[in-house]
Amino acid sequence: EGVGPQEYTLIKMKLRKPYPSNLKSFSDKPVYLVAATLRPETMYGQTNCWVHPDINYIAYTLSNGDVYISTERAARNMAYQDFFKEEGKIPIALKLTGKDILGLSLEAPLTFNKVIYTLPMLTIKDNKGTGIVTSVPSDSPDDYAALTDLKKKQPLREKYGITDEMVMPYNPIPILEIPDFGNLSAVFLYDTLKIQSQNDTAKLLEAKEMVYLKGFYDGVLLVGPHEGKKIQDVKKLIQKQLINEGKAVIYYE
Ligand code: A2H
Repeated sequence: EGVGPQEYTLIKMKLRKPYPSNLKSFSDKPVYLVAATLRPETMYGQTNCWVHPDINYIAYTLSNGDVYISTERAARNMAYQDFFKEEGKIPIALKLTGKDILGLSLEAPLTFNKVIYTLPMLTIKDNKGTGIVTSVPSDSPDDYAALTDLKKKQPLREKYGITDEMVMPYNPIPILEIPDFGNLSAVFLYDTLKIQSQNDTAKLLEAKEMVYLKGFYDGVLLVGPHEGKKIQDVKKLIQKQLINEGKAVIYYE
């Protein structure tokens, strides 16, 4: 870990109506699962949202009336970043576990998929970000490995009540080109390093390191208004655009 706080972009993934019965009490309010990312420029390629089935989450109300869902730890950090009416005080509305929010139908910014679902990822840490992760399997080896696990393993889908429609139609989308790795870098590295599952920690770490720096310095966007531009030149622009449109917020920890 570096010195000083890390800045994340929180991507607001909007719960679609009708809300499920355990979230019905919010039916007059916009509810968002919020995912911490370092890669806002990859949001064109979102295919699903990850939650950990056994982590605890909370739903809480922001000063603007929005409802967010994340870990309590993330909300505690937000309490000192002007998210709530009263500084330091989290307006908790509901306690949840990951299992309670699996299979939700969401709308996420920029992605080509109109609807995406919350799916289980067993390697999510409860002490980083919001405990909710947005999935970009074209460019994140962790995301591609976890999505491939769900596609390959019917019992895994069944265990968590995930239907085939929530998983099978979703494939990595080519959104950026990295020299030598092609336009689906995570898939290329998964195959090249012969990664077996989301628990293949050492190889996934290697893949992540390979893709991150090279993607930042040599990656070129293939889609959207900044098509053809280098990632390092558009990362901040895309982050700003998302924030201006109310689809993301900045969060530090
Ligand atoms: B990244 P860092 Cl395309 N547990 O977003 C596990 N992973 C988490 C997490 C948690 N609690 N919170 C955030 N993350 C993931 C996009 C992405 C990410 C791409 C490529 C690489 C990548 C789409 N998923 O991360 O330890 C989130 O996934 C590579 C590390 O602060 C977030 O950015 O560096 C990143 O890890 C933050 O991890």
